[in-house]
Amino acid sequence: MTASSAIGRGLSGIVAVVPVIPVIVVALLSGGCSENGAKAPGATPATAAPPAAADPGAHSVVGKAPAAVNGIVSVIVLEPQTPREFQPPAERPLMDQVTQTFVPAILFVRTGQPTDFKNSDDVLHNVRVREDATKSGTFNVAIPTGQIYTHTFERDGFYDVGCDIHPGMAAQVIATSSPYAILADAAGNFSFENVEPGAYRVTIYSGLDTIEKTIEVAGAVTTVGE
Ligand SMILES: [Cu+2]
Repeated sequence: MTASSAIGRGLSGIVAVVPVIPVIVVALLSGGCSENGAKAPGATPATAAPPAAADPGAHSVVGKAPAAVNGIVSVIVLEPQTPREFQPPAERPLMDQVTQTFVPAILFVRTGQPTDFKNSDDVLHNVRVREDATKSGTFNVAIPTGQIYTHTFERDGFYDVGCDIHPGMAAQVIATSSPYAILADAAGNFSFENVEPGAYRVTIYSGLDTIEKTIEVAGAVTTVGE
């Protein structure tokens, strides 16, 4: 079934303190060429209020994951216990290369849907992608200035992204079959909006630890216990 269990522990090396944005593509701070990636200032609190009264039938899922360690935030994925088809993402996810930096540093994509890799620099880059769980190469292509390479990730998981020409460039792709995949904030807070009702497995990836829980989404707000 879905390959949550195949998602590896791929966050090492990515320094990210980021706002939680409940959409598929989370555009974040850039994946810097330096070790000391800048932290995003003013991360939006993830404890967002439930949807406004205009949408009384909406369901949100909130909770608290482990806090960031060394700037590495938790990743949370909700997967329906009963297999379900989801609409493809409204926009094709894009990982750009700008000033020798992958942007965003962490990109969520939907398994089975195309993802674009672009070179907006005036120098040649290559994009080398490796599946974290298996350490197997996914692809390695040179992308000339202004060009786009499109890849469809066929398996859920964490993927490490690098450029051999510029070894300081590093980023990560997180592919999920479920549309419910987000980053926690630095304190570990997270919030999903507009979750369809039903039973879900919650997987929290925190550094090398994986925490699994099950929840039943029914009311306006479902809280994932610590
Ligand atoms: Cu490069």
